[in-house]
Amino acid sequence: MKPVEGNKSTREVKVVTRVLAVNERMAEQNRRRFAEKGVFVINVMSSPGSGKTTTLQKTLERIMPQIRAAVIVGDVSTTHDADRLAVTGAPVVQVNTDAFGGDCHLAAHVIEKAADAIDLDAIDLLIIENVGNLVCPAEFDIGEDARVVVLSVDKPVKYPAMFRLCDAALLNKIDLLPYLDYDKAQAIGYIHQVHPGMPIFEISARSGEGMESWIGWLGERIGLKLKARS
Ligand SMILES: Nc1nc2c(ncn2[C@@H]2O[C@H](COP(=O)(O)OP(=O)(O)OP(=O)(O)O)[C@@H](O)[C@H]2O)c(=O)[nH]1
Ligand SMILES: [Mg+2]
Repeated sequence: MKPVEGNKSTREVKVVTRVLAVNERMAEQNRRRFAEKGVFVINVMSSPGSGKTTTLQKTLERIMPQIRAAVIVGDVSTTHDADRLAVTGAPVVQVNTDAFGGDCHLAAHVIEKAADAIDLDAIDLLIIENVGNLVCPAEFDIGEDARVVVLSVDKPVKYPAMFRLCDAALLNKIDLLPYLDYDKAQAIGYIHQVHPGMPIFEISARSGEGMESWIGWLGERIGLKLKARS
């Protein structure tokens, strides 16, 4: 029995590798398309409820109309987040993954389709709010220029791939620190253990505290891409 089990598990690993290879090619295609259009793409990830939509709402309020932005938002179901983000005036496309099996992440081919609904000539920045999950989205390149993770507490060491693969971390809900038994220094220590030197922005999407540094970093990254293009 044992050798059979071994073969079976080898076959399963090959399937996963192939899926990821196909995704990788699609992501490169997206990346070329976004580069041709001069659009900076940011992939925002976190576990459910860490504050992605609230942070993006507050970010859009501050950067628009100077930066022309659009959003693709991924959820298993509902248009609740798209409705919240559309209030900012940005064009928003909601992807519901329950239409194709309830995926816990956005894959490159999904972004390709969603981007068809956006006028890429009319924007500088495409924000992608990924499905709330700290595991699967880290595995899938979608053709983005930067990845950001919004976090709380001990997540960095429990889900290291996400923190290793992201370019910056947003430590959100700092307005709650006085009421929580939360060791912020330890959280930051965990992040740097997994990803030495990772920029960490301490923010409250609710009160707006700390948003300037995060938006400064984002603006710099968008500027670098536009400069490289001109
Ligand atoms: N106190 C406080 N609450 C916040 C903050 N940011 C978000 N929240 C609240 O946290 C809850 C979840 O916020 P969302 O922005 O919907 O989180 P999300 O990551 O988009 O959630 P999913 O899309 O479901 O994964 C909401 O009730 C927000 O009002 C913050 O900075 N401080
Ligand atoms: Mg959300």
